[in-house]
Amino acid sequence: MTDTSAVKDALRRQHIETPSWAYGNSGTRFKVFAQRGVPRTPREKIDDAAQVHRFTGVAPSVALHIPWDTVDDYAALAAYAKERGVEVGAINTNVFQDDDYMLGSVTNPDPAIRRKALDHLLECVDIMDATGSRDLKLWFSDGTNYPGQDDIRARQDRMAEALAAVYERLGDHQRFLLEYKLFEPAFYMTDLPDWGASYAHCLKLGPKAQVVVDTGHHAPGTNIEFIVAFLLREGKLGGFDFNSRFYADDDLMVGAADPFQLFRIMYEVVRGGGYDPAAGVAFMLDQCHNIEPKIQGQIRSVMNVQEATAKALLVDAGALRAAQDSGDVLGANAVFMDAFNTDVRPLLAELREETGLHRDPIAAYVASGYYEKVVEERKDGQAAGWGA
Ligand code: LRH
Ligand code: MN
Ligand code: MN
Repeated sequence: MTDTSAVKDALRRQHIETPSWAYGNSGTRFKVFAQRGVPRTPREKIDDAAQVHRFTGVAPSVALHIPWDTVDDYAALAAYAKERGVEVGAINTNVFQDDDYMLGSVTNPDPAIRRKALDHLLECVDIMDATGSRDLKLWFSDGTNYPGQDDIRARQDRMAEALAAVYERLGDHQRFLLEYKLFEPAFYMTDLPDWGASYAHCLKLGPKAQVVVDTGHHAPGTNIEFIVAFLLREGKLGGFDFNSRFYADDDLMVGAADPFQLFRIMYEVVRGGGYDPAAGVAFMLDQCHNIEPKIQGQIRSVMNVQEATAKALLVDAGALRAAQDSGDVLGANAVFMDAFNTDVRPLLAELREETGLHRDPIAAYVASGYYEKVVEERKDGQAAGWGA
């Protein structure tokens, strides 16, 4: 039997970070469908993120992406977020949207371009100093499209050199989270294609270098929960970029494509001690809402993570261990599936009510009239978009 009050306590402490870019317009390379009421400034993105926290109670921080969220005064932006009831979370770097980066950023064969990319990464650490952020998220689109295009090994040397320079610059309470991705935009070879490559670079640098698992960045069929278990065991799991995918890096709502996979991942997090705040695992969303309403999409995503976490916490650890130890294959699987098949929605509704929230965050958000209000207020001016 699992103690439900302990499960509720654990769920009350949950912290899921939403990304500023989820609130802006986004699309595919074929079309960006502009939505009404979309934020025009970083402050307005923070306003929207604060709504997600207001109705779910478990999304108290928002990640920024630089230069999409460029402002003159980052300390003032962080103070503004606090006034709205949220904090600025991870600072995401962007060395993938400048013409200079056509052949790569930190692994570019041209030293001047490598320097420019590194300067951006270091500037993002300055921003962290101003916002009080703990995490710098590094993702590189670097790679090649054609065999022989550049020297794979030399590019690894350049990557190592840049990462070491960023590592050096980190303050005592700062760390970087190194993201990997199998492919796209590079189609032949990516400089950090998988967790092994990220892990090896992080291991060499030390404890302030951690791996981040973006759930949409693997080959189909990859056992992501194994990666999670492995990294946690090694003390190298820095966090997640949650989203879900049917085909490639779809960036759909987490838990939409494969709720069972999300449950299996959250089970390994719980099993490996990653749910304990001391483990330092950051639970972040990295999504785009191309055709659905954005704030509601974020609320739904937060709820999907909450549901998977509740189920993971409900796994009867004692019964599972007993079945595993006695070689009871089907018994162990049944214990696991019992938790996954539990309808945790009533438990979460009750938990919300106990914390003074509405049982149904989406209904409460819709009834609040926030959407109509911002559609009116944000009629004029340029809406922020993925890349703006
Ligand atoms: C790359 C990625 C990375 C970027 C974000 C916008 O695919 O996952 O985290 O910063 O998308
Ligand atoms: Mn990501
Ligand atoms: Mn991605």
